Amino acid sequence: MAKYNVLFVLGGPGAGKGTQCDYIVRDYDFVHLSAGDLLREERQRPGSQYGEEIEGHIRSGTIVPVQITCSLLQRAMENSGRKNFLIDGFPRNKDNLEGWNKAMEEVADVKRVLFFDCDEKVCVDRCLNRGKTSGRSDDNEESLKKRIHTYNTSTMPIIEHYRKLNLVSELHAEQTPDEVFGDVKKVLDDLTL
Ligand code: UP5
Ligand code: MG
Repeated sequence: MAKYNVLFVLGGPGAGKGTQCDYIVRDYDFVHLSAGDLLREERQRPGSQYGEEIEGHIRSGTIVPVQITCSLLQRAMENSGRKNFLIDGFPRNKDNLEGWNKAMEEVADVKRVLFFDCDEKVCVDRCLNRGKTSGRSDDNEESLKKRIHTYNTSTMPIIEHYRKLNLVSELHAEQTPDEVFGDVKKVLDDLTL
């Protein structure tokens, strides 16, 4: 069977990963899988043995063990019956990267990493603004400090890892959503899958 094509979508909290993935699936043949959304769904699933553990990590901006996240991603990929995936918000640390490589290296090719680079303060303001209506338990000042810290200390090294492999496309995420998407399109139009 042909391997899955994967684009990892990374960037700080509120950088616009989900927003840009929505734009991409409208115009391109990709399935959008947000690791955060899959974890939030699993947290709500009646009978889930991971609900409390996931909520603890989300609220404190720390990272859920890769076995949980990677199996949710893997199941969603298999169930979709599709081939091209945007994996949004993963891998976030070394444990995630190693777990992904172990489980998925044989079945998926990481074709590119879309890195949405956004000023920290802009990120925080966007999340606080969204927090007025999102109901997300981590869109508050206290959680955001921790999310930003985790991003800087754990996720940036993963972006650097992929940069060394020449797989990173850096996007200026402080522009308007349409402007950012204009830049995203240039990257996707150059991609051969
Ligand atoms: N907005 C978007 N783009 C804009 C633009 N260009 N100009 C102005 N406004 C813009 O956007 C955020 C807000 O900004 C929205 O209101 C939007 O309208 C506006 P969004 O597209 O939602 O940004 P996104 O980058 O997706 O932000 P999100 O908050 O989802 O990012 P996080 O990475 O923090 O959240 P995620 O859901 O990925 O993870 C949450 C938690 O889950 C993590 O902290 C962690 O605890 C856990 N997690 C894991 O443990 N493992 C994983 O693999 C994934 C998550
Ligand atoms: Mg998101």
